[in-house]
Amino acid sequence: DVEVTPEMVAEQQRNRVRGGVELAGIAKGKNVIVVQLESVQDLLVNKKIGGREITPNLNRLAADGMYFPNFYTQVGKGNTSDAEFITNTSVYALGDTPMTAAIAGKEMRGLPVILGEAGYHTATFHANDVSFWNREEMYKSLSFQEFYDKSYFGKEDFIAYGTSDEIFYEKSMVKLREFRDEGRPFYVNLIALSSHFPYELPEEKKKLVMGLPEEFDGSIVGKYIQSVNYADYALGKLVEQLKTDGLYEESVMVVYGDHQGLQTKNDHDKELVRKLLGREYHGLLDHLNVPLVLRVPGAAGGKIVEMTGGLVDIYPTLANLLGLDLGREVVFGTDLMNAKENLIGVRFYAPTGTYLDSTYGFSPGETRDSGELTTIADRTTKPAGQAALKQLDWILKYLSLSDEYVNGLK
Ligand code: GP9
Repeated sequence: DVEVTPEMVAEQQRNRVRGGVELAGIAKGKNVIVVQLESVQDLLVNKKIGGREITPNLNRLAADGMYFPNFYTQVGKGNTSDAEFITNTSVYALGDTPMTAAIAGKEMRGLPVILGEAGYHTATFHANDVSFWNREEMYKSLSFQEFYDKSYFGKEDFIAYGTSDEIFYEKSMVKLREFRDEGRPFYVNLIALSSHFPYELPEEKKKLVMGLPEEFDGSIVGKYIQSVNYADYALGKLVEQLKTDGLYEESVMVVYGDHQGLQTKNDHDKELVRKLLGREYHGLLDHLNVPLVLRVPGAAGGKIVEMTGGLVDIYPTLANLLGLDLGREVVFGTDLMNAKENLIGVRFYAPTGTYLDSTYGFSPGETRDSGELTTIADRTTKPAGQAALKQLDWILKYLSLSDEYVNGLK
């Protein structure tokens, strides 16, 4: 057995936040636009169906920026709101408690705080009522200067829980222009919503989305694809608008999927997924794999960063690009642009002890020694050996340190 001491973990953390070299500070002073896409999994990115791309706009943004194909969700019970929490703090979600509840009434440093201190206008946008998931408390704890919710966006063009992504982005743009005119940089979170389960698009939206081969018609898999295709359509309009307003070259864009969304209700659905992928769907590597795209003005486009990462890594990765010093901040993630190796934990939607490193996904078994390793590159599985169990000890220690930090907040 490997004994992992708190000192070893602290040292590893210091190494992680020391800051990279590649692209360090390249986006200093730029606006930061974070777009969180509801239920969007990576398996639809750069994928065609019936000869048409499912996410043409995200693909185009990736071609103009950096694409992280081995990126994973780490949300717990708080789903979408947990993704917002992890992205803004680089701290793990507790799992069985939504983080909006866990940090209510407490104060927490993270992106809104350090960008606020750097002179940014900070705000977060979501079309549902802010009371959903107790978000109002979380936004206060994270020190967002402003939030815009249903009372700003209204109910026009309603899909799922709020106004359509198209109207959401249009009305968000009104604020972004106002922020720009203040003459200081802004940091915004745009939490999109239209691609929420049960993936029912209103009739008038269906003309905007792709037609599907007949066999997908009416299935939950087909509806999911069309819903994501619509979310991508709206994202494309946002990007166009940012270009028209001159904000595209003045802003770092971060776009990612918050959590899993694909459902298979029967064998027919499973068969459709098999056809889409050309192989079996993997319950860990496909189910938790969400896309991450970063678009940074001045950085070469078309870069594919293979390093494995998770939501917890967004903040340190951004911090390096923005030239922010994290030396005195508590973060549990890694700068993915500069990491030589990474190790992330997943729990709640996978058994505690599940982890991914740059080569393997580990799923715990019944006993400590009976876990399985699946190679990320080719999906081959083998029993875990001593090296894999050492990684398990590391990640369990790391998660408990993260929990200790959250539970100790005031
Ligand atoms: C609603 C939305 C719900 O505001 O965030 O998303 P969920 O957490 O259910 O995915």
